[in-house]
Amino acid sequence: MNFIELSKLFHKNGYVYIEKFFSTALMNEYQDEICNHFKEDNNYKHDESFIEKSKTDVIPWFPQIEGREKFNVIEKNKKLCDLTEEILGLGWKSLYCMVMYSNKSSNGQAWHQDCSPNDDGIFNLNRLVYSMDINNSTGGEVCVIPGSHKKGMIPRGTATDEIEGSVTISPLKGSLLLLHGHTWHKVLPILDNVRVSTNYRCVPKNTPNYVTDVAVYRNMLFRFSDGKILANRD
Ligand SMILES: O=C(O)CCC(=O)C(=O)O
Ligand SMILES: [Fe+2]
Repeated sequence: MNFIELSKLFHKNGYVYIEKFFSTALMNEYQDEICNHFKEDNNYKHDESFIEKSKTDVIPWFPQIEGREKFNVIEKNKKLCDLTEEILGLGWKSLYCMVMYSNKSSNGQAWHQDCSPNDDGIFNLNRLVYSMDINNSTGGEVCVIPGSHKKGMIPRGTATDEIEGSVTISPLKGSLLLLHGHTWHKVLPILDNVRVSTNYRCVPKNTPNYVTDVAVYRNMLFRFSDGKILANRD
C-alpha cells in the first residue's frame, strides 16, 4: 500500500477507497459491539423536521464519550494514523468517533457536504470504517462525485435530486473510505438489513473543532448543535 499514491488520489478525487485495511476479527468485534448497543436503543436522535427535510435516516452514537475503550483501537491504529498524516500533514487531530446506524428499509442520507466549502483549507476528513459488507442487496451504498471537493457548494435542488457523474461505492467489510468533507456524497436507501458505518472524523492543523456543525444539503444549511435550519436553498 503506497501512502503517497493514496494521498495523491485523495486530493485529486476528494476520496479514496481501500479494501482490506482492517482485519476481519477486528471488524467482527466492532460489529458485535455496535449491534448490541443498538439492540437496546435504536430510537432516532434527530428531530422529525430534520429527518423529513434532509431525508437523512441515520442514528448517530459517540461510543468514546461513554468510555467504550474498544473504539480507541482504530483511532490509535498506526497504519491509519500514518496514512492520515500523509494526507493532512503534521499537526492533524482527531475529532471524534461517530457510529452511524440505519434500520432496515430506511432512507440512507441525501446528497450533502459535511461542512461549508467556503474556505478550501477548512474541512473535515471522514475516515469511514465498514464492519459489514454493503452492496446492492443490503442497500446503503455510498455515492460520491469525484473532484467535487473543488467545485464549491453542492447545487441547490430538492434533497433527493440526482447529480450527474456519480460513482457508487459498495464497501466491503474491513474497508476504509477516506472522504473529504467538501466532497458531495450520499448514502442510498437501506434495503433488507441494518446498516452500520463508523466514522473517525479528524481535521488538519488549525481547523476549529466545530467545523462539521453546519452541513450543506441541496435544500438547506443545517446546524446540528441547536437543530436549526440556517437557510433554505430549495
Ligand atoms: O456512512 C457512510 O458511509 C457515510 C456517512 C457520511 O455521510 C458521513 O459520515 O459524513
Ligand atoms: Fe457526510
